[in-house]
Amino acid sequence: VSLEGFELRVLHLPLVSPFTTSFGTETVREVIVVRALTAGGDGWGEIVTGAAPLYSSEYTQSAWDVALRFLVPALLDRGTIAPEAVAGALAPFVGHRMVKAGLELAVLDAALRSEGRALGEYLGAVRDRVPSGVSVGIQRDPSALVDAVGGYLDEGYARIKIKIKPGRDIADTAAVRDAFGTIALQVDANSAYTLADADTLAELDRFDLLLIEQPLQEDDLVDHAVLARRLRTPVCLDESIVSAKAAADALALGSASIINIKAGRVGGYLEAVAIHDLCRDAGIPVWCGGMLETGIGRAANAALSALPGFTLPGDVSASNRFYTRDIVTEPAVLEDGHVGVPTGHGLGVEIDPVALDDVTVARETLTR
Ligand code: OSB
Ligand code: MG
Repeated sequence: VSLEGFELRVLHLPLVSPFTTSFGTETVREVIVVRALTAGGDGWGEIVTGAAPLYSSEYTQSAWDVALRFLVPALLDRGTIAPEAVAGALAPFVGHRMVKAGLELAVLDAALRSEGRALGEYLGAVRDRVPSGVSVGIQRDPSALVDAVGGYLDEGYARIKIKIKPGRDIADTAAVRDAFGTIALQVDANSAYTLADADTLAELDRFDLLLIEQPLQEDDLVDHAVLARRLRTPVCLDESIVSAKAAADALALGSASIINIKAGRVGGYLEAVAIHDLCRDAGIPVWCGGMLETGIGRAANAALSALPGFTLPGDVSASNRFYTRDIVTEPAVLEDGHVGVPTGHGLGVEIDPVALDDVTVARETLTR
């Protein structure tokens, strides 16, 4: 595409209910949306950083600064660039993968819209809808958790993930298992434990969970391998998998038997496909994680989840699980436990300009 500029916006999207993980509680989703301005039309992307560096070292203001100071100027210097060349153009800058992913997606969307191609088809989707899982935050107590999970099951979600942390693990999981029997259930610790907690984590073995996600720290690949040998529950990595190289290392070490793929965390949808491909070759199941995406990232996640190696339901829930009003005109909906893969050009969703303006709290445009 022929680049003319990039517009970045910080959005504040109110959540329908507070979302609590082992690292904190959010009531408003602060997120950055990217608009690539090209000679052939606009493209949209999303930078999935949060307001504070709690899930990863990236956060809104670091993303905003590095994008405007370094990454956007590097792309604009190229003038014309193919989506497949974005990662290489940004590779000299260390880290900041969520920013790179958002910029790449905006360029990719612009390119696909101008070519009249759908993102799903471009990435290699083999399904027109994907089973939808839901990530349920830590609640006031186990009985409130059972109420929340019951509501999502009534809506038809195909898989439940509950967030856990030390002191809110065994009893919470037991309450959900006791209340709902053999539902597809998994837990996510978001790095809240250490190897010293192995005995507690082994107690989860009796609940027949699909997996335990990221029990230990981001850089604890060796400790995860030690823990994985102690547990019957499959260990899945999220935070640790920052690239295809990290995924290959984790598999070589035996740190995980399942991988959560998030395009933002790994630097883009093309790197996400590379991880999918290497896991598929290794016989490792993958699923698509979520970062409370707006309709932009949610559409792209549905497309990614439709690749053949995504054999477990992802955190690709309906837009109304988090938001009362999305910034796209066709927000993802839950139908028969599934979310549809958009078929329109590019992301296959259109921006609602009024809704977007209403949630915009900062805006900056750089042009060539
Ligand atoms: O660990 O998967 C995670 C949200 C923010 C940061 C990290 C995580 C999550 C979720 C929500 O679990 C997934 C979703 O978007 O539905
Ligand atoms: Mg996770």
